[in-house]
Amino acid sequence: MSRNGNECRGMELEERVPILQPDEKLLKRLNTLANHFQSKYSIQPSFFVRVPGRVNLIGEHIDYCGYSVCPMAIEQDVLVAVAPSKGNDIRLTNVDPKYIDFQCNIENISVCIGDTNDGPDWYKYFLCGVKGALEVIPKECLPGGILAAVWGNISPNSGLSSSSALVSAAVLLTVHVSQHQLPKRKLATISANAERYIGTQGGGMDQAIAFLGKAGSAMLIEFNPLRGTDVTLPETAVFVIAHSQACHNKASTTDYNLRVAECRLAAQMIAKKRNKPWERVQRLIDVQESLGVSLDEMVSVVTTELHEEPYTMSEISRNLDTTNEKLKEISLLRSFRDSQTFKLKQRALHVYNEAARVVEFRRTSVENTIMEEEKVRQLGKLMSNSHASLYELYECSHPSLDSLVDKAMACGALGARLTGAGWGGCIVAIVTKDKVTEFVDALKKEIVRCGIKDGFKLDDLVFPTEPNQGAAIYTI
Ligand code: ADP
Ligand code: NG1
Ligand code: MG
Repeated sequence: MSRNGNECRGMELEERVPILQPDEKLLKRLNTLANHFQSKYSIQPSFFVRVPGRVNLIGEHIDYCGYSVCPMAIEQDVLVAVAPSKGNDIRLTNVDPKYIDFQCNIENISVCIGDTNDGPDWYKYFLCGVKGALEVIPKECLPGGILAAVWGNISPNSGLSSSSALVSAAVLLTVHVSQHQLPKRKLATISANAERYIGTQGGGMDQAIAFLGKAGSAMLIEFNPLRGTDVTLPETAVFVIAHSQACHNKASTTDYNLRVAECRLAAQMIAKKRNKPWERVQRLIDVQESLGVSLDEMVSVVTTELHEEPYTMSEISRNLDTTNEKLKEISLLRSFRDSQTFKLKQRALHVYNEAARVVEFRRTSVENTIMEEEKVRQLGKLMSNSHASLYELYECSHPSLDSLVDKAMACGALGARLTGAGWGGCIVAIVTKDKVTEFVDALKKEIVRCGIKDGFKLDDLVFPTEPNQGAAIYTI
């Protein structure tokens, strides 16, 4: 209920998040969650939200450069049971006891970061979402207190976007509890901005697919303006996710933001060298657009204009005719020390080639002159090339990911790559439908042979996946 008890509706006529009745399988999980909610708050939840994780099929580390990506929503999700409450408190509990209960005043949300080496406390992701939503909900609709119980089954810190499912769920439930309505694309944008409060300068892919995801097709996500177009995958292709048993919390290191900064600096250096106003350039797509050339031509531009050796901040400032201080301001480098070095050529080469692979992946998927089997082989090749580039040029892989990619190929995959930000987490492999069972069994055998770490279960380490539906609201 809103503070003044009114119903508040947005004006947009765009597609909204559906309000659905759960199927039998989901109902069982919602009942378990409702029981947990009831045991903590002594009332029944008023509604539930479900937000899925995602697997990115191709287009890694290019969303924040402005380029399109091709993810699909997965079956695994974050569920939240919600009820409005009197007073001004947000109360949070989690079915998984490793995530401790939390409570704070809704008017005094603090998401200060830098908690531990393992990353921010779990509830901060939730608070980011609430904070982001409160910024856009009209004053007269603002909620009082919120009671929430969370239950997720997306393997965390693994590149399947558990963080964005949690942030996006918090945005959605805050908007819904306020009886406000917003279209999916607006919710995705609010969630992408909200998650940046956690400290990572993400590009918006995860929150976009969390809301726009559709059962049955992957999606080409384009940015500025945000747009989702269905990508029908070949009938005979199946995507299998496998976990490397190495986890990495993105907000626990500066790795991710350093890559974002390197791409920005590469774009600015190229702009300057080609006599374009570099201060106005933020993303690699901006410089491509200002030069008016193709992705292939950008690869040549990078090869000519940037050198292999890492750049120092002073070298970049000198080239841009500015000072380190001004550069830090314009290029958002305040979190880096003056001694930080930046690999510009390698990162830009990855981005332009990966953007071209996304175009090719989509073209191949929808092409009907290519035989099905050949299609899957071509998609696999693009995925394997993507992994090689992430390993070599982007340096965001992990020995466990590389070895899992090798295992997947040896077990019969037609292509495999890390998915998500990397530095640990999952791979996605493409196999033909008739070989899935054989492939999953063989890969599981290999994993068992090499050893399963504490805390992992074999069945959660390898599983086929298919495109799932995006966020929804449920009542029971
Ligand atoms: P991912 O690749 O899964 O998005 P991130 O490093 O971005 O990984 O963030 C994952 C973080 O999200 C976890 O460390 C945890 O704080 C939070 N999180 C994920 N799933 C849950 C959950 N089910 N319950 C509570 N917090 C969760
Ligand atoms: P993960 O860490 O896998 O959720 C991150 C970013 C994406 C994108 C990928 C790399 C966030 C929330 N997500 O995904 O925007 O840049 O890395 O392609 O920052
Ligand atoms: Mg994440």
